Amino acid sequence: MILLLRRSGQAKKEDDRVRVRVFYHDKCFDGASSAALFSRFYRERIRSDGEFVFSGLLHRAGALFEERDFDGDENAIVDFKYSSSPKITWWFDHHESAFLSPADAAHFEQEHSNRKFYDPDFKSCTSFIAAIAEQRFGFDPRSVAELVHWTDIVDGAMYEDARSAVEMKAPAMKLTMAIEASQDPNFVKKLIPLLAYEPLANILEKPFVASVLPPLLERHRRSQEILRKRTEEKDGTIYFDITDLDLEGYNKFVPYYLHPDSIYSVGLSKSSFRVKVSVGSNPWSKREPTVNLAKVCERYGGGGHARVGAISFEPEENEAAHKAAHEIVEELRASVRQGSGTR
Ligand SMILES: [Mn+2]
Repeated sequence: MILLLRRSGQAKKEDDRVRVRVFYHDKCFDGASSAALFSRFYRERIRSDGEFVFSGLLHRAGALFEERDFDGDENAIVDFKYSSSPKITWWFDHHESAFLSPADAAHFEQEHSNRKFYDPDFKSCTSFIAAIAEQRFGFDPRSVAELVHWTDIVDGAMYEDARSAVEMKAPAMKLTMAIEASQDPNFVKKLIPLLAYEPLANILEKPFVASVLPPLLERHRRSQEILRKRTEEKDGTIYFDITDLDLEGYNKFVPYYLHPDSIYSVGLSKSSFRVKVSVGSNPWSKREPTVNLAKVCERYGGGGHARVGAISFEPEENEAAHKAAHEIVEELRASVRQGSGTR
């Protein structure tokens, strides 16, 4: 009865479009691209009348989701952790640390909606969405081939060498820099509707993008000078602390560019809502990293991929963040000293 009343009530509305709220990993090229590709796929293969609202999610200490934010007719999460909320109707992720708890993992195991997908073997969540959309929903991915190609390169750190990762010549890399470093909360939301529809080089020429690039490139240049002074490598492991500077969103390959013989890096940075411990491995290292960094970060409440992870602390937990960073540096240095044997 209630259902019937609701239905007739809705029928009176002039705008009967379905409202799709898309939650995506914010300040991340793959996150923004995943939101873009998901919405194009949805429009072309699920419902053509979708009205999309985009909401960025960031890793932080404490609760990641607010149940009351799941207010769309459909609520999708892409490139971010699983939520067992019944309001979430779509989910795509490729992070090794995708579940906040064993209960969430078990909940996903019981999931048979054909709307929630997980595969940590994909380099990017965007290429994962493209594959699922094609295989299961008949989506034609040719029009988004450039985006899929570049999200795999950027999220999978598949640059030829550290120099090309730091030089940022390709349009996708300039967009990555803008997405990671922009302080404007609406910048990524303006970008998403373009990402799955226009060539990346065209997007760079849009005034709202073109205008932010020069100052961000200058900031990138300055960050390299700072990191040159602040990074210290010992036993194949780089450590740096830039929590006294406003540098979150720095290019994470700079430390490897400056220390080509390194295997790991552990960095501390700070923004208004978190102190972040970034733990990564050098994609161009001649010595194979043997420690699973997702597992290391999970021990401290963080997560990520085997080769790169992070932990977020509350802004006032500076001391705990430093302690964690120091412990991880010691652990990684010890593993390198023990010889890059198998593990
Ligand atoms: Mn991703």
